Amino acid sequence: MTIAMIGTWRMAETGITPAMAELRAGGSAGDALVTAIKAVEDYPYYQSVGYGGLPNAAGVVETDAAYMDGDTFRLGAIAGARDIANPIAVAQALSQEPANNLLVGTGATEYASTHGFQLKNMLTERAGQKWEQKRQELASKNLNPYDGHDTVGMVALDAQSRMTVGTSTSGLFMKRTGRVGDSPLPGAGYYVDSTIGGAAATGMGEDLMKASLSYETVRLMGTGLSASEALRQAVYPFIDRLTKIGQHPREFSYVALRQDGDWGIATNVEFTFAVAQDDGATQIYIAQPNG
Ligand code: SD4
Repeated sequence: MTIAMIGTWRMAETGITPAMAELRAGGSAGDALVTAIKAVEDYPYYQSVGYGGLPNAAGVVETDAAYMDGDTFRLGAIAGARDIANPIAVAQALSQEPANNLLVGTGATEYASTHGFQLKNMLTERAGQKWEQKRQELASKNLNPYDGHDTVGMVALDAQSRMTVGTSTSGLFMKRTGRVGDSPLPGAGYYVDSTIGGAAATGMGEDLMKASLSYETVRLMGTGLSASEALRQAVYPFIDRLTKIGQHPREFSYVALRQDGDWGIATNVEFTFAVAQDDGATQIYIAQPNG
């Protein structure tokens, strides 16, 4: 039996290492995924996820997150949510609800507070200072405001061949209040089917949500393709298509993990990611753009 996790960006390592210990001790893919993403959300120096995430144009941290169970297809997500200490934990709880699985804004915060989840102001002093600096720069120069964003997206496989996927992000730095990216959107930001595998995205949500490439990757893995080949066939033709029609694709990066432990990535920018399998240490890889 293989156990494995893959996650986007170097920050994923912070969560994957303790979560793999849980999986080795017989823990479930669901619990391990939440352990892993919570660790990233809690770390104040990751600027694009959870506590310490960079704020929106109004100076407020708004988070998007999702959780999906590949055995049941139950999924939960929050979007544009304020003051939720661990967005992934709330997304997991929402996946257990019979309805109301994706909550936005005040609805997400209200659910978190009435279901015993910790609320906190997610803006750190450091992130507030970056916001102030950026605000001044934007006022004096004609800059693209949206230059800071990353999502932690992870796929987990446990010893019972159960699989889960999750995402968590504070989205684009200086985004408009209420702006939502791909990370809470099933099919685009993430997808998992325990009989096949899972995939998750990071990059520019406005582009990533133009196609359901996480779903498409899982579907292609289900035809017998390796994770790398499925990603190659799902992701790069779409980027080419956007280029051909003059849509100037921005950042697209994906991770995928199959139910047999085979994994892969696709990216059109330099992309760092973390992978751990069985008894091995968490490995960090840097991939060059290929799209
Ligand atoms: C978003 N996809 O909100 C996220 C941000 C991200 O690398 O992943 N950036 O658009």
